[in-house]
Amino acid sequence: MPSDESITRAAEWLASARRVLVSTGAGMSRESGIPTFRDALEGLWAQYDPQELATERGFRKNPRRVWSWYAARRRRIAEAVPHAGYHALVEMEARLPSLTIVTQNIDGLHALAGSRDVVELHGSIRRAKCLDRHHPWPGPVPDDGAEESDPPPCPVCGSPLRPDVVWFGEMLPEAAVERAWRLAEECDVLLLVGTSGTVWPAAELPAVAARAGARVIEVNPEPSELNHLAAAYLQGAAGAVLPRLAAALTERRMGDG
Ligand code: BV8
Repeated sequence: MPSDESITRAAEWLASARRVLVSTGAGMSRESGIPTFRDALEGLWAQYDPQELATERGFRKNPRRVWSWYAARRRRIAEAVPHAGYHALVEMEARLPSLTIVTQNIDGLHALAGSRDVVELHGSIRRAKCLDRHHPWPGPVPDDGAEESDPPPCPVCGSPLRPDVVWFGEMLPEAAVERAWRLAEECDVLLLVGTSGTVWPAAELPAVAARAGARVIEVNPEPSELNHLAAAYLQGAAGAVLPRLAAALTERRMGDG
């Protein structure tokens, strides 16, 4: 676990930052019971590779299998409760002049916890659209609760429904990319939490921030592939480290009067 000195130093960097960008990956949701991509797929899905399933080709090849995989993930996410690390980020947002979260996660837990400025780089499992024309599905994603089910047809054009997420080989949403890269160029601190730094172009953000003069702080039980960019490495779980960081920031802000 990180020393009190390293937490205090990181809190000082945050307290003196005009703009803070938080970049989160699947590790942020691990303590809320959602497995990371690194974690081996479980049960029915153990035999498949997420990078196969999370593609348009995989969906077209077997819509029922991919739709059911997302339905199973959606059910798990529906039970997930944001852990203390999420609430710590909400507290930091309230105490700092500017804090935005850019997430690779599709589970919506940051917004559920109360974070108000969240950029979803890879879309959301809580939304669906049709495969051929991207007509948005109005309202909650239909789920008949079966272990396996076929994707429902789009009510407008009849093509099968797919999750409104960015699959491998697909472009990221333009507006999200524009905003995320601009925030990375403008931030004074980038707090990197729970990502292995293996999926692009999201993995480029910390380098964009560091090149522009920002300090990168990594929070992860293991050093990620981006750890070399970190000015400080707070080794530990998000649910344990972020609340300590928020508490140190609060003490400091109160100390400033
Ligand atoms: C694209 C949604 C243009 C779906 C996801 C260079 C540039 C551009 C593209 C590429 C490139 N090189 C390769 C590519 C192609 C590809 C890519 O990156 N491939 C990788 C595998 C090499 N990128 C793309 O296809 C992207 N599209 O660039 O379009 C284009 C088009 C065609 C050809 C070329 C370019 C689209 C990528 C988005 C894919 N969609 N998600 C879904 O979820 O089903 S990606 C998905 O996997 C996640 O969203 C996330 O991004 C990624 C998993 O990474 P992490 O979040 O980091 O999680 P991971 O499990 O890896 O690690 C967990 C971490 O948590 C670990 O470090 C662990 O130590 C830590 N941890 C564990 N417990 C805790 C913890 N941390 C804190 N607390 C804890 N308790």
